[in-house]
Amino acid sequence: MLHRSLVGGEWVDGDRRPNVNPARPDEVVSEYAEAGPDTARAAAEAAGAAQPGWARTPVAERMAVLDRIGTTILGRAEELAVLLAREEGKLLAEARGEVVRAGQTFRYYAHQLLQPQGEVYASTRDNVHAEVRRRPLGVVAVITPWNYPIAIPAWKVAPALAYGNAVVLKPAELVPASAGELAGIIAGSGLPPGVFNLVLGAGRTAGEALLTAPGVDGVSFTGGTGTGAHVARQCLAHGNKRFQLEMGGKNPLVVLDDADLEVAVRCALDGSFFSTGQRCTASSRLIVQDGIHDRFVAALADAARALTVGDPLDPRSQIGPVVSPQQLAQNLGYVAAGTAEGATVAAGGTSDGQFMRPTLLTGAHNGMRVAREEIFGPVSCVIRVGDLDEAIAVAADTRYGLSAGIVTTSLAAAERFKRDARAGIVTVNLPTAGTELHLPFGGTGDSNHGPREQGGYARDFYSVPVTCYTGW
Ligand code: TXE
Repeated sequence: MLHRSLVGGEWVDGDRRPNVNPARPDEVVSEYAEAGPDTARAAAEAAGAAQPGWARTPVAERMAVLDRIGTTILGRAEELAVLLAREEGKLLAEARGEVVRAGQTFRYYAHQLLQPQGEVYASTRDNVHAEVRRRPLGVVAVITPWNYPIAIPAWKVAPALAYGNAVVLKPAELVPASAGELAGIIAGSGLPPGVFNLVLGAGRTAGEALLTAPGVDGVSFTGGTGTGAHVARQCLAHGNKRFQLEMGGKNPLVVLDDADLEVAVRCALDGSFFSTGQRCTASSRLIVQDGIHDRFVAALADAARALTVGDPLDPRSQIGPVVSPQQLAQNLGYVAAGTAEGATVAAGGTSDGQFMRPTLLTGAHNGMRVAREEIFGPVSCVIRVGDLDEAIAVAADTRYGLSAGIVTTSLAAAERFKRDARAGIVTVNLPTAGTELHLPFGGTGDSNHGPREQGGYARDFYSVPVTCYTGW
């Protein structure tokens, strides 16, 4: 299987690169033709040429295209899920959920086009009509990470197309096959050539060319916080492009003394380790009150040790491999840093090939690197606190602010947490993530910059308000 870039409706060749299975590093899942900066610039130009025609395409036709894309994804869900599991290492069940979500996202935005698209105001002047209309942003570069290879492209590309923009998608280097298949589906949907383009290239070459291309009006990015800061600087320096950044997290899960222990362990286990901890919403700081601390740690360590780590296609597996040798080295480096700073390994801490055991570090505090920096692996640390006030303060003591959770049976504590937690997503007695596609997604602090993604909120990034006054 070979995937190529798509520019102005043409598939573009390049140097062949292998795409390997993280569960079996000697198995080549597919090949891709690597694109360089010239292909990226050509894609931006093709998008610029196609965008005005797409923006003027009647809503019914735009809806039909988006609906066809979503329906095709759903019809091919099993095949796409197996491919995703093989290239990224996600469990097949999780991959299925992700693909279905991607299909539903396209269908959701097809129907969003029937929602009100502007506002009418009373003018303070006689015989004047005042309204706010929306026009498309223009050409949008979509730069995505490897951890949700089809869902994140979908939740950016679908609203971008719906609101009349043209798109250049630059997926992460580790997951060209999911993006390549998505591009094939979009290309076969009846969308005019050039409205959607794909660039399979490296961030520092092809991605960089999109940040500096004069024809790109906006960049929607998800990835590491350092890369996001670079994207922001380049966007400002090269034509004052609009940008939207979804970045890292160091998400707290607070467990109070009154929590149901079983619920607390389930939330911590899922939030810390599922998806191999490779998600920006992972619960990587478990902030636990004194009275329940020892029982919680013992139960969670037992549960972590009982998890089956294995091949994503084996239905017995509960955790898949780490995505790459570099990511594994980073994870193990953090375990070493944690113990050097005084934390104790209560479970895991080791790996077998690219399979890392779910790792629980106890005796941590917010001064440690493992409690401050995003690890992006199956590693979580426990911080002991005395009461709810301290828990809220420790939870907020981070540069990030994506998701925050609490496990408690106290309504008052839950309400306080919802009010005071500094995060864009708050969960009560539920594991982190679990975001729903019609609700906004995003954070505060170094987790996010710009308008929220998903749901009706996505329109704020992909369209520009135009205030119109009409005299009569
Ligand atoms: O992310 P990058 P990577 C974190 C996580 C992980 C680390 C590195 O800690 O270990 O980031 O992962 C593109 N101009 N997260 O390397 O580098 C790149 O090609 C334009 C957290 O995958 O941020 C890819 O498409 N584009 C995160 C995308 O940016 C550039 C999810 C993300 O890559 C570029 C993933 C450049 N100069 C990783 N450099 C989360 N929290 O969701 C890179 N890219």
